Amino acid sequence: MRKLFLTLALLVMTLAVQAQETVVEIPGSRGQLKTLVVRPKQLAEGEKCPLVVIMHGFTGNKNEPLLKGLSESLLKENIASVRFDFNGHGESEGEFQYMTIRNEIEDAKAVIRYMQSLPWVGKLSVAGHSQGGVIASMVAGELNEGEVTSVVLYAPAANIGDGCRNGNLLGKHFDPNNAPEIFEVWGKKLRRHYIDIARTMPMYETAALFRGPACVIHGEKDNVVPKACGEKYAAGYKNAELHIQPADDHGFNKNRPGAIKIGADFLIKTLKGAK
Ligand code: FER
Repeated sequence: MRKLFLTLALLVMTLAVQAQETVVEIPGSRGQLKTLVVRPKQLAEGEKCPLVVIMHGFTGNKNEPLLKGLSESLLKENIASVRFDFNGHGESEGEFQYMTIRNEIEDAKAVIRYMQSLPWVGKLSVAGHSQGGVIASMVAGELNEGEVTSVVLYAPAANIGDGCRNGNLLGKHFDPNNAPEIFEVWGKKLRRHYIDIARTMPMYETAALFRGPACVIHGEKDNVVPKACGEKYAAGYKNAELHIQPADDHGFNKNRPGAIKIGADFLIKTLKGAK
């Protein structure tokens, strides 16, 4: 027992020593984006480190357990990560009601450009959950070839596009051709602009412009974003693997460690070529 405790204490200390966490403010589409950079401490002079840019979903934030868990698993393999709050979310500037898929894409690109400018950042991959998965996939499709090494999508929410075209967002019904100026979903005010932008976005098509390796992970029992969305993303990619997680829900509450492991292993494989 004592031995186990000592081993655990040593492990925690080692992790604490190895990690360097820095908070930076990056100018985004609607103000400063609060961004947490996690990287291994012992990088040699001139050494490059692979990095994953991790994106949260609608009303989410950078410290959700799925995203934090992914960061931690990557760090153990000396892969850096960055987690940020989109405009109007968490600790970032901007008002939620003015958030759109387009300005979140701009936020993500601003974070990627910032990270690319740091001398220690090497290969870069993106990962995202739900609406953050839509953003990650579209950014990977829009950036230049070679800028993004691989993509991991957790429950990517392309049904937002369908919902905006059909007049149903998370159970809130509206006339898609005459949407209300302001309405509430999940306790947050949204504006018509969000719908008008999302309904015209070619989400799957833009995602499919990315030609590198992609990994899609979806809970079988997700009742916020049906697993058909994950299946359609995977089918559209040139090079994708699809993992349907038995019995799991939108937030991967049944087997979060399993979902994290699939994403982390894929990122480790594609960024480091090992495992
Ligand atoms: C919707 C379906 C899914 C929607 C948002 C989501 C605003 C995103 C959920 C998430 O990011 O967790 O109709 O409408």
